[in-house]
Amino acid sequence: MKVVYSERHLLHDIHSEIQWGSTVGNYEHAARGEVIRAALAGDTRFEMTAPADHGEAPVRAVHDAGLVDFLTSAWKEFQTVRAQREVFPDTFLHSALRQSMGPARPPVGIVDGLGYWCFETMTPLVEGTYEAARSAVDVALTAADHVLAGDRACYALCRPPGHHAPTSAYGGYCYFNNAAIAAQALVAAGAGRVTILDVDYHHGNGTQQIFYERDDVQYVSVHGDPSEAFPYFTGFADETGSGPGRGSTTNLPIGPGDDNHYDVALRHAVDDLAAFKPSILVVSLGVDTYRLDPVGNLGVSTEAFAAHGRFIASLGLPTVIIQEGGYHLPALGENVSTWLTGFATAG
Ligand code: Q9C
Ligand code: ZN
Repeated sequence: MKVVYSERHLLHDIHSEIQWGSTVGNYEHAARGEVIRAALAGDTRFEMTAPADHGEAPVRAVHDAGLVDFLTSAWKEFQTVRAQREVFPDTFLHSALRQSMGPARPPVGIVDGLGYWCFETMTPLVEGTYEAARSAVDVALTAADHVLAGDRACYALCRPPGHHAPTSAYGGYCYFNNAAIAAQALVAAGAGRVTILDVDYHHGNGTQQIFYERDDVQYVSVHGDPSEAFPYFTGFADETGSGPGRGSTTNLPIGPGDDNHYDVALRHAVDDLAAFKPSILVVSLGVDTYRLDPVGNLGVSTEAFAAHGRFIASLGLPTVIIQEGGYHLPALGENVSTWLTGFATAG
């Protein structure tokens, strides 16, 4: 299986996040990408390849032009306010702030822009964020190209991740929605109906929002119950799509439990996926469902990741596999390589 990787992820060299008022080490740090790369590069079953530049158009096909423009220059502009390595908003455009007053005026500067485009306090901007985030998009699009060209599957080692970024905001360690941009590119290339199966511990609120009213892209997610897990306000079972997209979103929130507990939800996800009859599959692969992950509370074992990969491969669909979360560094590389090897060695 080809692995698409770019060392440009290292430019997104983040150190901190603000959790409930405490500044702590950011879980989504650059070592994640290197640990995964090292686990795959040492294995002859995987072939490391570089991404091709796809330009801005596929990003703008999914995201608001204002968000793209903002992220292009935000860090540099903020340096004129105050020289600072990592930049976070100090005020958010909370939905209640302008209740009964109509929508907010679009931002005019950098500090209002931060609160307008960002939705939480764990996703800093650093000098290389934009370049790394664009590179992650190229990694995802290149993996989609390989599958369009006939590869059964391809793995995109995306960093930063993407599934929390909706059309018009960034957050949840995500800037551009790599999986959604790849799925949209597949549709545009005439690949037919696309399903995005999101197995990250967190609900992919961004991906869900982008395709919520669409009937040509299905979104199916198994994730920690949003009553207690980020992003808290999306991912409940009664969110099933709207308008033409009614019925093409499936949410399966789950609480703590063992491999068997997880497998019940995954089987349900795959049943809904199969009923949609997609021609191609995009997997948002987060391994923060791992039993020792510091961010999640689920109980998935390393051995189970192999079974998950085999199970998804058994669907027989061309598959673009996109890296999302996973934060337990000692097992991160093995968990990803185990999932991919399970997929690659399935019948
Ligand atoms: N105090 C991904 O896995 N932090 N993003 C929640 C709550 C994690 C996770 C901590 C939120 C983002 C791609
Ligand atoms: Zn996650």
